Amino acid sequence: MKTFPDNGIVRSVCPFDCPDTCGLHVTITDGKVTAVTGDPEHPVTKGAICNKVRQLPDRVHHPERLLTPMRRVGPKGTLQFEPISWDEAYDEITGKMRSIIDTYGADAILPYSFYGNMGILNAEGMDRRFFHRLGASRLDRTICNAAGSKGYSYTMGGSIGIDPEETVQTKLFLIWGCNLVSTNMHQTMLASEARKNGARIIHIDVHRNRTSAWADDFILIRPGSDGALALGMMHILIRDGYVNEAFVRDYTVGYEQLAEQAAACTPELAAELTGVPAEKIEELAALYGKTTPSFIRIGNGLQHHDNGGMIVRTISCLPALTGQWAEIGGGAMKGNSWYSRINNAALEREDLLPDPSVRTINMNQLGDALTELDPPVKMLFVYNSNPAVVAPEQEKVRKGLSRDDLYTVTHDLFLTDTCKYADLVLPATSHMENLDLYGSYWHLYLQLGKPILPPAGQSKSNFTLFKELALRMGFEPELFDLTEEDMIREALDSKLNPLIEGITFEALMENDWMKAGDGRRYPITDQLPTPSGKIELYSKAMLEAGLPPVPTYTPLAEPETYPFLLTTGPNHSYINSTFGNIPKLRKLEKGPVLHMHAEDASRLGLADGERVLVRNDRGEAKLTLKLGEDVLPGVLVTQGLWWDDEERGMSPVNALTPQRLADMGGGATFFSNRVEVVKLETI
Ligand SMILES: Nc1nc2c(c(=O)[nH]1)N[C@H]1C(S)=C(S)[C@@H](COP(=O)(O)OP(=O)(O)OC[C@H]3O[C@@H](n4cnc5c(=O)[nH]c(N)nc54)[C@H](O)[C@@H]3O)O[C@H]1N2
Ligand SMILES: Nc1nc2c(c(=O)[nH]1)N[C@H]1C(S)=C(S)[C@@H](COP(=O)(O)OP(=O)(O)OC[C@H]3O[C@@H](n4cnc5c(=O)[nH]c(N)nc54)[C@H](O)[C@@H]3O)O[C@H]1N2
Ligand code: SF4
Ligand SMILES: [Mo]
Repeated sequence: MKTFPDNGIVRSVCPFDCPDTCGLHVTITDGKVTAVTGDPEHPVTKGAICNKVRQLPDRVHHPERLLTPMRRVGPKGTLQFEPISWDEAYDEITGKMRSIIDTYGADAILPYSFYGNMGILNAEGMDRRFFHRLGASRLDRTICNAAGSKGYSYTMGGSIGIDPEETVQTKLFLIWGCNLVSTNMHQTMLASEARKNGARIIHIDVHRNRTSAWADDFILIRPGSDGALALGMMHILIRDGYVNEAFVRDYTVGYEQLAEQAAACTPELAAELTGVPAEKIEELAALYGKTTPSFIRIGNGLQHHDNGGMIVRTISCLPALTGQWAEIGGGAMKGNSWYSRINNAALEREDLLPDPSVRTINMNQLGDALTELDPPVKMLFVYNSNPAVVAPEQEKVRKGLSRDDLYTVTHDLFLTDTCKYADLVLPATSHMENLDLYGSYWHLYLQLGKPILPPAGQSKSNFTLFKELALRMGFEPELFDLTEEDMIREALDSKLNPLIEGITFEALMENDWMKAGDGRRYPITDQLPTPSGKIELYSKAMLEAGLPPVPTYTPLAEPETYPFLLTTGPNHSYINSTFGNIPKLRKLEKGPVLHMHAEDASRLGLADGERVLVRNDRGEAKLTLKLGEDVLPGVLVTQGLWWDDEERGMSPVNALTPQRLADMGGGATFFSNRVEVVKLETI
């Protein structure tokens, strides 16, 4: 039997959906986690961690952790459950699956998952293999970064940016649509180090937030208009001779077409579209033109818009114009998952699909999928995600989840708002109870997380759950009766990615982390996986996909029937909806607020601190006003994905957000909402 330390400090990895993927030190006292701190030896995160994860003892040993499977015994949504055994739970699930497959076909079953746990085995391992073998409907996992990653890939060929460790040498940082201080704190640490050597940090955002306060300069911009700012900058760079002609000639395609497009976007036009004064655009472009090395950190904020793919595509062309990719510490990054990518094909076994043309459902359209799809979804299996809170057009999602003829299984550590609608709730282990492999979408290290606690109660990892379900469905033992170690070995097969050559299970057991590419600098300019092998300022692939082949400004989609444009990003103290049930963190966040420009408020007769109703055709949310000049007039910002709170009235921001898809990758449009705001007492 596995024995766990009763006392001592052990290593772990942070499993949450955050770019930093920190090395952790976990203090265990009498078999309980009593402290979580940073691992000072970690090469990038160097002993620092965020305040959220310092509260992990409260999450892992939370009094409300789910400890047994439970079956619904009252109407959906009423939280009436009775504990059952795993045997009963498995019998019920396999019985339901078999009868649904017999009556409706396997595509009436839909898995719904995201990265509540980023461990590769638990997020995209045994689960994917199980649902492929079952022949279930496929889920297009587009809720986070799909549009931007696609847009960036059209230029660069994949999620390939510079190694963040290089950015200590950077002289100019553009933090663009990224709330770095809250969402990627170790990039902040590296930039602060660079600042000691004279670097300047500029934040470009629709909201003056923690990151703006930390940066040296702040540019407040209209939501969804950043493509025009980037084109305006290109206009100036070309006009004023800042283009690195040798770099452009050797490493890019399509410069002439891009230059033609940029010529049309004068600083005056860019100013009109973005709300950024033309002088400020001139100043920014000149600074960008003059400073080497410069680095653009492209956030997820930009790409949660209707035109998000094109915005990221446009910004990603900027570093090529001034030849930044050739400089250490120069270039851009949207995400870096390309470097440490594992052999997903071997792990997920898409080839097991009985019918490869089985339907695919975009996770951003879960509301429609559960209420309108024909033939209907009859079974929903949710894990690593909380769609009742995080998915757009929440009323539709919850209407779907409330259907009596839908059988819903949820697997989580807690009774989330989604579990309220479940027929069967299954208890999940925390990452401290699992062996798993972790990549990062920011730094370049693969890390092994070892189990340091026994499973809480009867909880099971996603890996164990789907393995046991597969065996009970009678699936091939050679494909499913595997250990975590077996699957990690499959994942580390470097056939498809030579950069992970030499990173083996044994080596990771010994070293805990290893860097993709063996620490050598990857020559971005020489080996790009674009169709031309070069940086594509003009993209034939985009033309073929029905998109403008050169960077182009496109406006947001919703007609201006409602007066305000609302963006609804994550907050500082939670990770999406995770941590929303940790009292200390909830208290720090106080409550969901709505940032509004003071001029708008005085026009509407609204006061600071007042509770207001925000609404549109999709739904409504109650929020507390915070007035000032932190947003432009006509713009609203709220942060955080909050759990239902009956006492204070629910404030589900996703009641307002659309299921409409972005311009690329089937991405989400959480930030492109038109709304109106009314006093609560006047309703
Ligand atoms: N503390 C914390 N950290 C997190 C998370 C969390 O919930 N909390 N979530 C994790 C996840 S899953 C993700 S995807 C990342 C997301 O982290 P980021 O990449 O930072 O993305 P967001 O916070 O969604 O948005 C970034 C910024 O974009 C701004 N923004 C919105 N629209 C526009 C626009 O049109 N133009 C410009 N210039 N700015 C705009 C927002 O005001 C926000 O400040 O963070 C991860 N880390
Ligand atoms: N309005 C608006 N909506 C948004 C966003 C936004 O900015 N604005 N951001 C979007 C983005 S970028 C993202 S990534 C999504 C995130 O959406 P989700 O992926 O749903 O993220 P969480 O809300 O953190 O929910 C993760 C759930 O997984 C559970 N979990 C953790 N570990 C395990 C495990 O090992 N096994 C199982 N079975 N469960 C586990 C957690 O307890 C938690 O309930 O939200 C999106 N929704
Ligand atoms: S949430 Fe992010 S910053 Fe916090 S410990 Fe985890 S990886 Fe590090
Ligand atoms: Mo995300």
